[in-house]
Amino acid sequence: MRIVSLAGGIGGARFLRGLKSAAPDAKITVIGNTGDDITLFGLRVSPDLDTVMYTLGGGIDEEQGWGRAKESHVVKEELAAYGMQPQWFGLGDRDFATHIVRTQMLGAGFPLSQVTEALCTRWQPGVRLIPMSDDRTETHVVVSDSQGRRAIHFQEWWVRLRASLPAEEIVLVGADDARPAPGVVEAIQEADVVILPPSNPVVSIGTILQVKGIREALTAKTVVGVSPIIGGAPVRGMADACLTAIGVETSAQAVLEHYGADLIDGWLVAEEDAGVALDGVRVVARPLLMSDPEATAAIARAALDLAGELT
Ligand code: FO1
Repeated sequence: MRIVSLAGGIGGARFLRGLKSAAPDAKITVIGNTGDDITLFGLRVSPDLDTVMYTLGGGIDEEQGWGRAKESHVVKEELAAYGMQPQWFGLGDRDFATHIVRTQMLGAGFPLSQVTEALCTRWQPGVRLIPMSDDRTETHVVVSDSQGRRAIHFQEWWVRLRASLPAEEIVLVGADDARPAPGVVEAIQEADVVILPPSNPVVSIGTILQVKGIREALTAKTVVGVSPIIGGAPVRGMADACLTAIGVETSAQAVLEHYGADLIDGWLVAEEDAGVALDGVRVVARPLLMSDPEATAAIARAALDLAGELT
């Protein structure tokens, strides 16, 4: 069976681990979000691609959900000793190697999709990981404070400010010119089923859907989504701050309506959200907490079962 999944960071990566164990013989293609990408100290960092690669490849810091296990921060400390900014983004020594390889290959003219393929040769994530686009995109957030109204990088809003300043606008810079990376549309067209993990619907799934041609390709397929909101609150991360920024209520119903029935055919919700309904969408309520690998695999299996009923 050929599965395509759109994924963002921590939640998406953890769900994919469950999907792999729920469908061990499936060929899984992951379309990764690159809106979180940022250049730091001259190095290109792709947080969501790395989180999927490390999580599925066995290198992730499990408790943090991002970055490498057994990490050290000597380079970060040395950079700080030189007064280099920013110091609010925790880049570890092992993680730096990934960004050096990526930056060197990008500098040599390789597209991000080939860089990602090369990095995955080491990590063997067990899925094909393709960035949503080889064209540069970045999510920026418009905020206002004593310095006035300005756009800052998503990572600064997310990591330094912890979303403490309301996001007046969330913009995917570069979206107008970004095209799907090679293989993205073909993978969707050839898929037997498409699964949307409980990633952030605005800055992870939402950004991928803004790349021209991806949403159109998906509407022709059977798509089953897993609600990222349980009982009116996100399980982790700050999906609520992002949803508020785009005027969407933080609920499984509102997120489903935001995605739309033209995109979503099946929607998994938590039992406390069993009342969710939308014409043209099959809604199934079940436990959605990815509390451990078995629970996550069960959610993934339920998504695949629902997709099976719909095709
Ligand atoms: N998240 C944090 O909350 N603090 C950090 O210092 C941080 C550093 C970091 C470094 C590399 C990387 O791949 C991810 C990192 N993240 C950090 C997570 C990242 O900001 C988010 O996971 C995604 O960008 C949002 O999904």
